[in-house]
Amino acid sequence: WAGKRIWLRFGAVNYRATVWVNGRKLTEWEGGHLPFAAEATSFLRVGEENTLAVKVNNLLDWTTIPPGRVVKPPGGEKPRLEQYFDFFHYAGIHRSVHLYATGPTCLHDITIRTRPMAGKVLVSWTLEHDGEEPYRRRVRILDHEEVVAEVETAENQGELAFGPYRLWGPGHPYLYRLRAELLDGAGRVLDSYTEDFGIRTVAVEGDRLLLNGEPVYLKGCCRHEDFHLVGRGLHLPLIQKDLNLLRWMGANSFRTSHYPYAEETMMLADRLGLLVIDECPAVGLNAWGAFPVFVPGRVDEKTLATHCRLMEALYRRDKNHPSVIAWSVANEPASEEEGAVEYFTKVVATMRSLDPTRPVTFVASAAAEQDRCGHLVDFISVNRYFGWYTEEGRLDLAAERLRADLRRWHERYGKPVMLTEFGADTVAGLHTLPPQMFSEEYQVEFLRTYARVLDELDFVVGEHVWNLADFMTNQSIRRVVGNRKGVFTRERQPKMAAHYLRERWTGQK
Ligand code: GCB
Repeated sequence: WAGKRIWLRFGAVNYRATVWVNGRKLTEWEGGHLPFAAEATSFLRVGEENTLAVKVNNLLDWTTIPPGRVVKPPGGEKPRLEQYFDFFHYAGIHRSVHLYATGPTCLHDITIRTRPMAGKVLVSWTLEHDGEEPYRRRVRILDHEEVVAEVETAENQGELAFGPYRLWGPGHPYLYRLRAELLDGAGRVLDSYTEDFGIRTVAVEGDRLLLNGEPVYLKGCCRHEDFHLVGRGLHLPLIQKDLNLLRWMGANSFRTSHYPYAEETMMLADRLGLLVIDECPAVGLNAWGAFPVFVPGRVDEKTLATHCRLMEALYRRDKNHPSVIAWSVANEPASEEEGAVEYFTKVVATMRSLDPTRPVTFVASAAAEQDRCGHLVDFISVNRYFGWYTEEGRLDLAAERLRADLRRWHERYGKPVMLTEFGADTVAGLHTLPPQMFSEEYQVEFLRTYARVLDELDFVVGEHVWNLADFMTNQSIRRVVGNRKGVFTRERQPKMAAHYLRERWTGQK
């Protein structure tokens, strides 16, 4: 470590973090699910014991993403945190903390974009570095160990071409690697980094979502980072297990509801060929309207700035993953409000200026005729619970409502529609005949009813069941120890619905 630059990197701290090293403040960060790093060289005493202290604060207010507020009840009761989302608000250091060393000149960032053409692919790359100006950069593309393209240049960006090449996609998750090196005048390597990438295109055309030019239908579940033993703490076997369960059911995709997942999840999705709608942590915007983030004529600039900053952090972290096929800029914002248009015009424009290569969406809960923001996005995403929160127990009515509702979205915007959530709370082991709410039979009938409607509508481009597994929430009369809409239990054992989905998605019994 001696003579090197030493850095500290936190994978995620929920929600605010202040970091001290040996009693001196090193850095602070706001945003619960994204990484941050700082150089600690001058704070550390190499070869001695050092003290690292982290203060974590999970209070939310109207300028945080997600928003929330501390309510002080009259009469001296303890203040409590009011949250506008349906998952447990775990506080703490949720992901790994790394201490690492670099030379004085080091790479900070690599951006890789691919443009597949007939017979060859163009790979454009950009490097960011820190410290002294290196003499040259060497960039190589590796297919396993074989170098398929290489350049040495004084520039921080360039383009490499090679061919033939293999496309990335579900069922063929072929990855290449880009190795970037900073060189000094004598050709010595000052720093190097190797990043995986895949070659694929994604586009929206008419009523279709296209992957590598072919229509793709998204099948899968939303998840939560949640497990009975570790809460939201990073648990690598759980990530492997969850993505395996998705694949076992024949799923090809998931959404990172309702916040960015651990980087390891994204890496595994690349390797397994799963498609990801990558969601930023903006859940419940304007939910209860007590302190609205947007009202006609006034948008809360501080919230908007936090929102855009976190989307940029998400983009920077996840931009090179071929698995990421779309950005979701929010879950269930009050998109029917007039102020939402100004707010989301800015949010979507920010996302597009960062990344012109991927479709952008937000996940709606409003009725099609009341929504004001669908024109801003590339495809429509909607969450629906007919037959659960409304039309309770009436799956015949639920089917009618769903059909009419999805058609209205399509008629109104003429864009592909994705059903991003639908599901029914189900207590594992509870059986009823005829199927009644909360029973395993009802969950299967609910999913089957939705599936029939979706299969009729050719503008629907995907279905994500809510949820892969049961997860913890705040206590409420609507929750039977957490949200039970999982098709697996919180311990990851299947309910009947998991077998039903496997049958639907793989055609296997
Ligand atoms: C939703 C939310 C999700 C909830 C789900 C439910 O629309 O997006 O966070 O957990 O409904 O089960 O109520």
